[in-house]
Amino acid sequence: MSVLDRLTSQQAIELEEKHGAHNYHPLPVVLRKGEGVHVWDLEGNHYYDFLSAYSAVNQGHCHPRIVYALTEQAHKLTLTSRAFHNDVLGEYEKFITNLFGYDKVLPMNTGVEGGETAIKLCRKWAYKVKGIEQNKAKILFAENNFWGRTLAAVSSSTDPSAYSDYGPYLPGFEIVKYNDLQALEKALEDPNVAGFMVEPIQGEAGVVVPDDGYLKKAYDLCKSKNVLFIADEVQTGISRTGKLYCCQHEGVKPDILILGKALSGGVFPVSAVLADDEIMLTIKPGEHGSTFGGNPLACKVAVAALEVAVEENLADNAQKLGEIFRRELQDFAKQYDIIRTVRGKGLLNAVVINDPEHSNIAWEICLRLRDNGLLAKPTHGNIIRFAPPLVMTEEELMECVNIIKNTIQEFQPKSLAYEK
Ligand code: IF1
Repeated sequence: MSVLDRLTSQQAIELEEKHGAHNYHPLPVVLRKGEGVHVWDLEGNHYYDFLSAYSAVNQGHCHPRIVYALTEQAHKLTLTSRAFHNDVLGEYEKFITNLFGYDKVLPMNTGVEGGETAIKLCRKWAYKVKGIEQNKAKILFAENNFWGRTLAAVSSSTDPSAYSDYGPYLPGFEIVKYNDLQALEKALEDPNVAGFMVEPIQGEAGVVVPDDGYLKKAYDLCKSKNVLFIADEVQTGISRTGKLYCCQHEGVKPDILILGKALSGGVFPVSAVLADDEIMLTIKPGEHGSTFGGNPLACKVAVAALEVAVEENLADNAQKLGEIFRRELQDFAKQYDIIRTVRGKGLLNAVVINDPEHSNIAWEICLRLRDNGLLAKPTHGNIIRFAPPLVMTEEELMECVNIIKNTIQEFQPKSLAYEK
């Protein structure tokens, strides 16, 4: 029996503390098994997963069809690099470009590599097609954006915890207020602006949903100035918000679409950047890539993950269950003012906790949710994100809604409770 079989949760946490970098502050729970919407810790305690690895496990933990795709391919060929062709990449590229309606895809691995690739494509297009002077191209980002941890990503960040002590920063990035069309219109007056990269819903910022129509109007403003509209759908894509990707809610087809996370169902790092030829072919052979980008394992896994999302109607389920979730929690919030607001789209939702004393109530609530069999985690102090796998049933959702209500109720200051 291996040492891992005898490990307790406390021992596992101590090993990480002693031997691992301290670049995270996880909720104190040690998971060893996942299946669908369920996860179990080392002591065999069961939890409903309401984070889905930040929307990477939309298809549910260890989806059998995706795991089979991984294991079957793993016995054949795992990696060739792009020095040679492989027999899976072309099929995958045809599948994903047809599904999303683009001429071409550039396969990468992590979401942030997708963002980096989109920025490089935008700059190439700026110089080769739009005709902006070399090294003068600017890309606009929304305030409170989050698209990863690389130096380019933190160079566009407005969050000091993301960028502090990582300078000097990449130039050519400008910030506009999110959900503010006037701010965008003003920034677009600069003829050197080549692109606007934006999340259709800001995930890390706390599931910030823009006004209806914002994405379409932002897209139209960009088109009026020959500026690329780049949608970061790493977290909102793959059925999470009730459509195959979130921009579809407003009929927007981004010039560059970035996918990641659930593109693999959480089984393998897979990301993809989709664009039409005018943009995609500005990058010539040898001008961009990665060792693992487009590897056979990733391609097989991504096809299976997308087939599951489409064939199991995960977007419709997310739409239906998300409406139930928000209705239930918004009704509950009317009785308990510990909840400031409930917001989201599909099964990407958040509950904003009233915490005027900044006493980290949200963290305490998440610890109690864990004790009550549900895993969620706060973002930015008082915002709890609730994003279960999209394979959840209505019955399971209602069980979880009751766990959430009963748990939050424990934290409602008695003096403030009031009738409807
Ligand atoms: C961590 C946050 C979420 C993303 C969007 C690109 C990326 C992400 C919209 C980069 C990644 C992850 C990063 C992960 C936790 C998680 C996260 F809390 F960090 F901010 F989801 F909100 N675009 N988000 O959300 O994708 O390179 O990570 O594959 O850093 O702990 P990646």
